[in-house]
Amino acid sequence: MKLLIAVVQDKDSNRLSNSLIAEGFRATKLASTGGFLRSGNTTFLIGIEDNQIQHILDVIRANCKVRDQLVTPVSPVSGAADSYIPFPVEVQVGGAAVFVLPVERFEHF
Ligand code: 2BA
Repeated sequence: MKLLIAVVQDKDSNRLSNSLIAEGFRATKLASTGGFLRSGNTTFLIGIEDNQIQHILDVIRANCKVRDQLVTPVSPVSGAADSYIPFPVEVQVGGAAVFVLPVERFEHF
């Protein structure tokens, strides 16, 4: 058995939830915050059998889009903040960041 941890954009999370249910997967959604953009995203915990990994990666890939997002870097903590001109930079966010972890034991009561 494996545990998938998938970080996806909020915009994709409902669609992904619906597809996971339709395909018979069980998942838990956690509200999370990206460490870099500091904006909301959604983390899915999904317990699956080893032979389902490719199937679920296909479902995630089909439902999660890559998007470009403009970010304005925060001003420097020290130094000449008055001469600091923040230029927005574009970063490419998601599809999804997926971690696949081995599960030693799973109990479900
Ligand atoms: P954030 O940390 O808010 O990152 C959003 C996007 O900003 C990233 O998209 C990436 O394109 C860019 N980015 C992140 N850190 C950067 C840095 N130090 N310098 C330049 N650009 C940077 P994704 O890579 O698609 O990540 C989307 C979200 O997935 C992340 O949100 C984070 O919540 C999660 N994530 C991605 N990689 C992770 C990892 N190795 N460990 C834990 N969470 C991760």
